Amino acid sequence: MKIDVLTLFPGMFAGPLDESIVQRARQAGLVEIRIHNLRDFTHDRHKTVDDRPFGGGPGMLLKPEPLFEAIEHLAGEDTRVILLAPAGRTFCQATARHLAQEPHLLLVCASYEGIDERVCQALIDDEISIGDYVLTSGALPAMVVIDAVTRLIPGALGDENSAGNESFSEGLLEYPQYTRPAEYRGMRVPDVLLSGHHAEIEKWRREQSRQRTLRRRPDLLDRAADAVDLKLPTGES
Ligand code: 4GS
Repeated sequence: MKIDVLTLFPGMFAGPLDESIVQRARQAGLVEIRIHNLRDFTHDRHKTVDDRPFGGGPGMLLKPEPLFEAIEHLAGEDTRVILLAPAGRTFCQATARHLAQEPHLLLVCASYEGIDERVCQALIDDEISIGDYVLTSGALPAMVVIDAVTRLIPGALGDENSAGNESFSEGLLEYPQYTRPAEYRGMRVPDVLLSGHHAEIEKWRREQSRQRTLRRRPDLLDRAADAVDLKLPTGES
């Protein structure tokens, strides 16, 4: 998979993409990540990327010309062009799984108060937000998407199973986990986990997941229930 990123802050990307699983996936040739500076697609002496909004209002917008030039230069037939911005659909594991199937992503980072709407109309395939809070740029959201997508590329994780059995994979939160020692500062690991009864352990974990999700993220249970409904053949319950 190829991932191109268009940003005003290329320096922010050094670090997060150079460590751990993402770095290993890059070195293994599973993902090729390239960071581009939007200013390189300007032609004036001051490398102007922004301008004031028509109709007034606070802040500045990314002007259309550098974005059009950059996106048209970087995107091909098989490219999914994604804008990172708070008005997008909220990023989730299902979206990460879909994006991991794509041959080429172009992540466009919004800055300032946003971008000229004509860019969205003409060139953007999807708008993604990473959550309901305001950041200083789309650089961190782009890195979040790259991280979540890269680890889903086959071969990126050492243990092929570990992308399946974790939070959100079945629509539930993870059960509590423990490692040695069995007692630490007076706190004991639940007996069932030391029992060696695999069926009992599975049952305990499922119940813990359910209770935890019910208490902390009831919205996930609703979604999981919807997913189950969709899988039932018509006529059954
Ligand atoms: C997000 C977000 C974001 C909004 C960019 C204010 C600079 C900033 N982008 N998910 N202008 N949350 N973007 O906060 O994607």
